[in-house]
Amino acid sequence: LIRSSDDLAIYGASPAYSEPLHVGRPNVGSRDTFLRLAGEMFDRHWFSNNGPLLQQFERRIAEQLGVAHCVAMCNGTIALEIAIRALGLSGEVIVPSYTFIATAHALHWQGITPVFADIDPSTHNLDPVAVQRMITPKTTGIIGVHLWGRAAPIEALQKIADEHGLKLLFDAAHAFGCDYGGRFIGSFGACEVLSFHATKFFNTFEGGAVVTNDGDLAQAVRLMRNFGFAGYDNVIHPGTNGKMVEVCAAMGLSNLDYVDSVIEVNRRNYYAYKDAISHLPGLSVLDFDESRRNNFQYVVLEVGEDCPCSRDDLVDTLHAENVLVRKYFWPGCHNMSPYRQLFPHSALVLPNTERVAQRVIVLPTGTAISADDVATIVSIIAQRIAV
Ligand code: T4K
Repeated sequence: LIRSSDDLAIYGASPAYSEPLHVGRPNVGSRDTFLRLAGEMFDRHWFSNNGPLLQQFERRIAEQLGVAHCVAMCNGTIALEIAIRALGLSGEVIVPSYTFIATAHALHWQGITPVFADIDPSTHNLDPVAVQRMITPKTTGIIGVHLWGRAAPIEALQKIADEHGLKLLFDAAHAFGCDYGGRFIGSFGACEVLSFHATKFFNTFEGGAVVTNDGDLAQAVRLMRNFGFAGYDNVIHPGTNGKMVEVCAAMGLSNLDYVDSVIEVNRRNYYAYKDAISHLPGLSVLDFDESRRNNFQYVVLEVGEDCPCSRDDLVDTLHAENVLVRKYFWPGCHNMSPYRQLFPHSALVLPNTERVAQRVIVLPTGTAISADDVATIVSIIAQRIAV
């Protein structure tokens, strides 16, 4: 534990950790299962293109989420692009700016303008009133993001979409294993998009999926994932290459049995952080609703105006100790250069996004982080704000 400010690396002491502690260190389920499945894959000489491990993986995900179709992909970004394309979106699509840049990029890469709407500062999710304000005759859809795994305002967004004839899909990259109203996230809107990137609490190295109850949409997505091939020499759709390879499906299958135990570790870390930080002035940890299933993948610390130390000073202090906390999703997509050019600043005011993006620090969690690590990290924060 760091017991005095003299022990802080920013004042010349040696760092608390000699090796970096990361946000998003991958969780690994059963190495033995993975190696067995990978061995069988080598024996079969079938590495990609709708192989048996992929098919098994898709069935398990669909079953687990209670959704009719899962189409697994090489990553969440391509899954988003294919979903956007398959839904026939064009013109303008409304998205939050307070999200990972991939949500906006997926639209941009499909020649669609992402129109950024502000968030509700208490949930960090899209504010339906702000969404309504951004609708124009060019709007064709809305992408809600279940940020930090907490459900976007699903009903309110669906109502707006229905009233204006818009397509609604969800970027559920953070929300695998989370639920809303007793239903797993995965079957809301026209479709939902998952990410299984290494940094997600459940990973397939890289990976993603489109999940939906709409059979026609699933079929279109499946075709687009594999160049539009409906059989040998028969292309019936324009498509791309979004396929998940067998070795990634093997990783997914070997991690699936460990989802609950990883969530348990995340929950333990989350409450340890939350309890300890609740005693510190000007700091709070974003709540999860215990009546819902959460994956506790992101521990989101908010640095209030009454905190004795700024967010950036805290980040610098932790980085000096080799605790590589992140400022997700600062400065907001609308402030990243590709989108700043699209929307000159005067044309787009997102006060809640800007305020939240300046307050947040995401702390390390997952199976690589022990209760002792949590105590050490909190002691660093406590000593820094005591200075
Ligand atoms: N929509 C949303 C809302 C998303 O958050 C994301 C991805 C997507 C869509 C797109 O899904 P994918 O196409 O990625 O499937 C990371 C992840 O790369 C990204 O998947 C994730 N969101 C985002 C929130 O975080 P970066 O740019 O922060 O990655 P990077 O390289 O800085 O790594 C993050 C941390 O993880 C570092 O501290 C290092 C550590 N790490 C990383 C890897 C890959 C490890 O310890 N081991 C590893 O193998 O985006």
